[in-house]
Amino acid sequence: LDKKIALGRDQTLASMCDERARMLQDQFNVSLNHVHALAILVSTFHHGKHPSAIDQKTFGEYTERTAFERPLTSGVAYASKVLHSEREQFEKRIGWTIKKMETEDQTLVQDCTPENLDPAPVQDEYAPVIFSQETVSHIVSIDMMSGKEDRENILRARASGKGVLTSPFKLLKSNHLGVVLTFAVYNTDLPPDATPEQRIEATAGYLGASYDVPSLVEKLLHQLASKQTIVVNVYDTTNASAPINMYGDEVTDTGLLRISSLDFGDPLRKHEMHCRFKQKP
Ligand code: WA2
Repeated sequence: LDKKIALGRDQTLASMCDERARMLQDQFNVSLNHVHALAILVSTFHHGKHPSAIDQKTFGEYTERTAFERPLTSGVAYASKVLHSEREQFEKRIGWTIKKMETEDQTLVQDCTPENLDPAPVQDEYAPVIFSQETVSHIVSIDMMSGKEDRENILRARASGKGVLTSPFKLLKSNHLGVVLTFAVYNTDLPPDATPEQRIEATAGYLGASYDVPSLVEKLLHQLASKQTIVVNVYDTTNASAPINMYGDEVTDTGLLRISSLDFGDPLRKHEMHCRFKQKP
């Protein structure tokens, strides 16, 4: 009988964990598809029309009204590809200077509103945010290539044509670890077999979504009302020997553990959900 009960416990944990992992993965995939569609919207109505049919007001309203389509995201924004040779003309036309992203220690001495930020130092190219959802308006005018994680994402997104994810890092104006999803926006209709060089050449900008993982996973699990029963952790296990805890308290418990796989659609990143019972049998 004890064996039967133990087996039942095992299966209960496994199915609860798998269900939660599947829900998180599905909701992530739903928002990934909508972020992809937003990239096509910008390509069609901003780069494909002269004059452009999108400005900050249009983008802000449209992304706010369609926020329900992107569960788990805290905001979306569009950054334009600007070469150094185009910088002066770009800044004159838009009426502000391209800003450098603050590093952690700088944010302690000054409030990181765009007005307080330093101009971006000279680079070959920049990726200033020109449109944003209201929820991430603090990143407007910031050069996303001046942040390590954002820069890596931009380079990988435009060379691949796929949606790409950063490692977990502390997002601006957030106290939690988050991730950014990026799609490149191209100014020509590229064939599916376009080379990375052709893709980089045709790049017009970058559509990105930020995910504040702890608060969003919390919201998702809350809907399932299972918090009395199991403890959940989400890890980035890209580097198998140094997993990064993205959600949940650090665990020391060595009791029954279920690991459910998570696929967020970027083959370069690996994620897992770990579940444990709260109460010992
Ligand atoms: N969005 C929101 N908060 C952030 C952030 C970000 N990146 N980076 C650091 N904190 C416009 O990939 C292009 C969004 C970057 C897109």
